[in-house]
Amino acid sequence: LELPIDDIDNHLTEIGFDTTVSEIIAGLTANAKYIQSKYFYDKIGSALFEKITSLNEYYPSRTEKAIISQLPPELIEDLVDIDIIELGCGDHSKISLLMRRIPAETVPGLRYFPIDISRTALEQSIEDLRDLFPALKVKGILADYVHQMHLFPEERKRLFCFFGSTIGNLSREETLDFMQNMGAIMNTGDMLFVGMDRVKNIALLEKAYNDDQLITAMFNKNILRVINGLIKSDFNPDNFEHRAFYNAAFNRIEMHLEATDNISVKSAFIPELIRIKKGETIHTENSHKFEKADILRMGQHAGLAIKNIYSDENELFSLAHYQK
Ligand code: AVI
Repeated sequence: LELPIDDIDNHLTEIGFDTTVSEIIAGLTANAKYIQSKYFYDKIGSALFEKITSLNEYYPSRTEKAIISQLPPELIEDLVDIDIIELGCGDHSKISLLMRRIPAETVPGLRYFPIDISRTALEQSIEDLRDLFPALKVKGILADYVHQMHLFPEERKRLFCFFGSTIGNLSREETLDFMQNMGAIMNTGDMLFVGMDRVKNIALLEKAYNDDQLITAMFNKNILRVINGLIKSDFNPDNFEHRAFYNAAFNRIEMHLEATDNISVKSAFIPELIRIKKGETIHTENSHKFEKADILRMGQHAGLAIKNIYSDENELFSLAHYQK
């Protein structure tokens, strides 16, 4: 079996700049304005998100990490001669926790493929993992894992890891499509871990998105800076306030940016001004929370068996273990 060398394969060139610009402008000129949450993650946005993950109020990251550190030894022992494919590697802290539990003699037989749309995140992950686990074979794939599943390597048995409750940022429809597509591309024996934030006490949920240090507010407003760069616009983030609240009808936290004044914004790509009224909001993120029934239903929808649901004792967060 040919093993890849440590580097990055770039597949992002397949997604054009024109699509990005028209997608953003469509959102900003819609009746209910929105910006897709994937635009949060430029260099500054990714750094702010990393800060969020260590906030006291933001329980999901540390809870998921604790769950990974306590996965049953029998499960870890089974991870031999496989490819581990991580969808969205972020700061690689979760995969490192998993790797740390794998016996040193097993590591050379593994291959790790982080997939991310951020080159900096990939480069950082690869560099750090190389330092931490020199015997591990790593190859980054610069791609959109939701739409470019054909890029997943498929010579060996695979463990797909989708940590961080990132799945919660997809719409319900996208989630079902994602699960169905995963179920279709997985081979018998392949495994899928999905980290999912659970439905819980509303005050606790809302606090996680309204931290005292206002880091989440900065993260939310930073998206306007990112957009300014992409559509050459002149949004002033100071003209907006951070709003994050639980929408119980959809089991999700919604983040919005609320205009504090009547605002008009120029973009080099359209002749007319983008007008936003005082009090009007731009919807920037949905973060869905899951019931146990959702976790089961998603497996059924994908045609996958549910091997286990690992949770902390308060069921704040779960790691679902599916298998084909
Ligand atoms: C990346 N994602 C799972 C985070 C979430 O909780 O939905 C993003 C985030 N937004 C605000 N805080 C964190």
